[in-house]
Amino acid sequence: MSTPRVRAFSGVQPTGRLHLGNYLGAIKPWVREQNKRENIFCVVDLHALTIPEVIQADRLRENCASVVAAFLASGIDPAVSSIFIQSHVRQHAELCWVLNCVTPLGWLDRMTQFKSKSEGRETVGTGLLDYPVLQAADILLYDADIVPVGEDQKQHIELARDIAVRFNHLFGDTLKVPGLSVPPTGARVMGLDDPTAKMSKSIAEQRPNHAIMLDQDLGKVRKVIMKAVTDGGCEYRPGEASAGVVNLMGILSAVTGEAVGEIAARFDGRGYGYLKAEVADAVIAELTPVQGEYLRLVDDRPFLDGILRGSTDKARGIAEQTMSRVRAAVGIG
Ligand code: AQP
Repeated sequence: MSTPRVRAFSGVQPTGRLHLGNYLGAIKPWVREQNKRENIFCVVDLHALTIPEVIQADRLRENCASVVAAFLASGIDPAVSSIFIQSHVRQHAELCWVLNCVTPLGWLDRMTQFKSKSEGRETVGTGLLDYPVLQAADILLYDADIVPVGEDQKQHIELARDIAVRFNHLFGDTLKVPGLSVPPTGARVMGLDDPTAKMSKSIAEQRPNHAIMLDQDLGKVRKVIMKAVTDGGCEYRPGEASAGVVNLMGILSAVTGEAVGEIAARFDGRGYGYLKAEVADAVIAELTPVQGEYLRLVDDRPFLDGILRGSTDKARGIAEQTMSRVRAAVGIG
């Protein structure tokens, strides 16, 4: 008898064009692993609504198409991986509400993403606080075995597990408790202009030297990497590496597969300019074919819609089975 395949669920917010952090932290590891398991990849537009300033209706729809095109261009194969838009499967919002009612408030205001994203805002939407509960609903709807996300999302996945355990404790064994999966190279990619902050789409909107965008002009890519913040010195000394240097070596390692220790040994005593030039060459070589495919696909809406249609039906089928169990367990519907 064949063993059932491990099911992986993961999502990306359509809050803007994708960057190198999304690619190296999430999409590249997904592509590498996709043939080993069943994959469900979701463009989480309901999550994107938690960032009101980057969202307008036309732009949100465009961003969704752009994420789907970026998935395909990066090598996500729709023959083995489902790709759909979160709001097209209504059960996400329904399960989120039920889970809200079992999630203690204290679990949410401890989340570091909530703290960093609410910082400095005059008003903070409830959706931002509730973001990890919707994320838990996304994961639990599909009985996911693993959730391959970047290292930055680990705390949210742990919360989703806690919510599932609590729900099962209250209502009987209903939800599958997912495992945690942080891919080995899915390290956090930091901002090139500020290596203490994670590379992020919303910061990239305001600061042109913060991130490398997947569809960025390749000449600009080189310029941004050559300007990356390192430290006051000009050459690498092992044991004294600043956050910026560690970040550049991490990027090089994630792109080429060479271990960070080996990269560090190669650059011992060499100027940062050499490191930056090598990072720029590697990133440009990686992005060149992805960009070509992305530009070919992004405006072909009928093709993208066709890809989404088949996956959405499949996702709805799985999600409805889980929601039926949940409704029966809590007594609604
Ligand atoms: N800097 C990063 N390094 C490594 N992985 C990252 N991811 C995001 N940023 C980095 C991973 O990419 C996947 C999709 O992320 P997302 O867009 O859904 O959410 P996010 O983490 O909120 O991404 P951004 O870029 O920071 O967007 P904004 O600024 O709009 O909130 C996830 O697997 C994530 O781990």
